[in-house]
Amino acid sequence: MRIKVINPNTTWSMTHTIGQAAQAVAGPGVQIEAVSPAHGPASIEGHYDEVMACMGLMDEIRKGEREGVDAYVIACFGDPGLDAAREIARGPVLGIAEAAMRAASFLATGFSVVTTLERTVVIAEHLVVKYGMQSHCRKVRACEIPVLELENPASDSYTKILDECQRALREDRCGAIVLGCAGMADLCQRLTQALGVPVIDGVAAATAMAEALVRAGLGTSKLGDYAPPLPKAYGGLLAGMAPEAPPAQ
Ligand code: 5HY
Repeated sequence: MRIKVINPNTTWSMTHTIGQAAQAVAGPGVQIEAVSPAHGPASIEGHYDEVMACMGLMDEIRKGEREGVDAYVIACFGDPGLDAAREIARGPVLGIAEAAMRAASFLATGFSVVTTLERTVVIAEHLVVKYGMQSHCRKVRACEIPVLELENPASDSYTKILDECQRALREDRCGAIVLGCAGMADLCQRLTQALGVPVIDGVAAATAMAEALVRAGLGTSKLGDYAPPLPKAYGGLLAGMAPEAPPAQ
């Protein structure tokens, strides 16, 4: 089984962290391929970054389809391009935010999300509504850490994240914490030990869930809005990204 874990930003040190988190939960016979697109933002910290990251993300999914990849993880907490990716993929495509929220809902009656910047809180809040998690998510909190600071060993990111998690457990009536950034994946175990509650890293949750779906013989529906995009011309820089006619059955 091949699972392609895509970090939609172009910071390969974060992609390596993400790949290690996915590999740690992958079962026997599962090949994890962790990649970043060749083009796009170094980090994703808002709506514009998300949109611009999606071109490279779609290209990675298109390449995966040609190579026979069985499932995909979109390793960015905004779940950018998730529905578009599901149109062009045969297998399951999981976003780390959706996977982490659903996993947390199995483990506690309420969870809080701890993410990086205040300006991205609304993105996570929109996903809470999209995924029907309003009765489970107590709050989305930010530590005011730029995403790439997580890659700086000299930063005090861990302490800031731990402090915000402790505030959440004191104030939000939550029983679990969802880490709101793929770049936090390598802090999950340490935070779990320090906090004494389930701390869910979406990379691990999404990888485990994707593997389970493939093992159950399940893939993305191709009826309705997840059917392949309609073939048409694309102009300019995107000419090579035009939807192709589906292979003859
Ligand atoms: C992420 N940004 O997981 C998101 C989440 C965030 O570059 N990887 C990013 O921190 O806003």
